[in-house]
Amino acid sequence: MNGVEKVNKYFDIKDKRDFLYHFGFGVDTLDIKAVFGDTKFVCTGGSPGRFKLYAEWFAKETSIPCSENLSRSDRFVIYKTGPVCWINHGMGTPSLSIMLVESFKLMHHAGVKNPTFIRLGTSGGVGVPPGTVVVSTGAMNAELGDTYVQVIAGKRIERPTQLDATLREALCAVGKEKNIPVETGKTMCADDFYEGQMRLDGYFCDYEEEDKYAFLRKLNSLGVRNIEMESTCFASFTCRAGFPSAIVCVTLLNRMDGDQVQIDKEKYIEYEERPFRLVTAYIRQQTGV
Ligand code: R2B
Ligand code: URA
Repeated sequence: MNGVEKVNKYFDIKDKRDFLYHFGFGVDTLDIKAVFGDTKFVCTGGSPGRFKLYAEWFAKETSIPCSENLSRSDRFVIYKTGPVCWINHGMGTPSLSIMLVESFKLMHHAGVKNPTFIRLGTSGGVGVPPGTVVVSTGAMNAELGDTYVQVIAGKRIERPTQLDATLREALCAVGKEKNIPVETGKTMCADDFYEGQMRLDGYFCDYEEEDKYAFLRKLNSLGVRNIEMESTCFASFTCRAGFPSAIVCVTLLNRMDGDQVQIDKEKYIEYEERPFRLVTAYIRQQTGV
């Protein structure tokens, strides 16, 4: 993969006792290698409750025991089922970036060489029916560029948002096999849920309804099939680390038809199960668990 960066030279000094602040443990307080050393996949997504549920579903399906919540902070939850870690990342790129950096350090301390990172999320569809699982071909920022923008030392830095094509194709093939409605397309990463996604149901709105539809049509014509809030950072960080990664998000609504996410509980569970079923089938195929 292009642009793989070495681990930070300041961090990789053996006598430093690294503490993963938002996970609430460090090399001095946990035998990280013993607990995480056999990890092959890190599955992540926004909600702590959903990730607990995914870990429990995976454990039930594979008859592998599910760990307790291994996080010692209330920022993120971490569950482990054999070769798979389930860690939530909260909402938006700032929260995700913290979780990813600490997960990469976690994998480093555990001696895991090439973990695969998969984001299983929710999103708003752009011209696709609700319940569609979009496997992202790339991530687009809020200014419609294919980069993740970071501001470091007062300077704007743009980084590529490349995802692994082989992994994407394998996931799509599993989706087809399992009869899960899968589409590929670009994912737009917005910086907020309301105005940044051109919703008409926020508290503020200084644009018109026709502006919203013109924007969504423009996104669709650029190949965007869904909108969420983490894809650029996720793609960029995993790419820099050289870890294969994929983004698999179910659409909760078609934004061409509305803005409110108002689906009954049963439908919601059915939709949130789809990325899980797809990714689990792929992981089982790869690991034989
Ligand atoms: C999808 O859903 C969340 C907002 O409701 C956000 O984390 C995202 O990317
Ligand atoms: N998550 C988003 O960011 N947008 C939506 O429309 C639905 C879920």
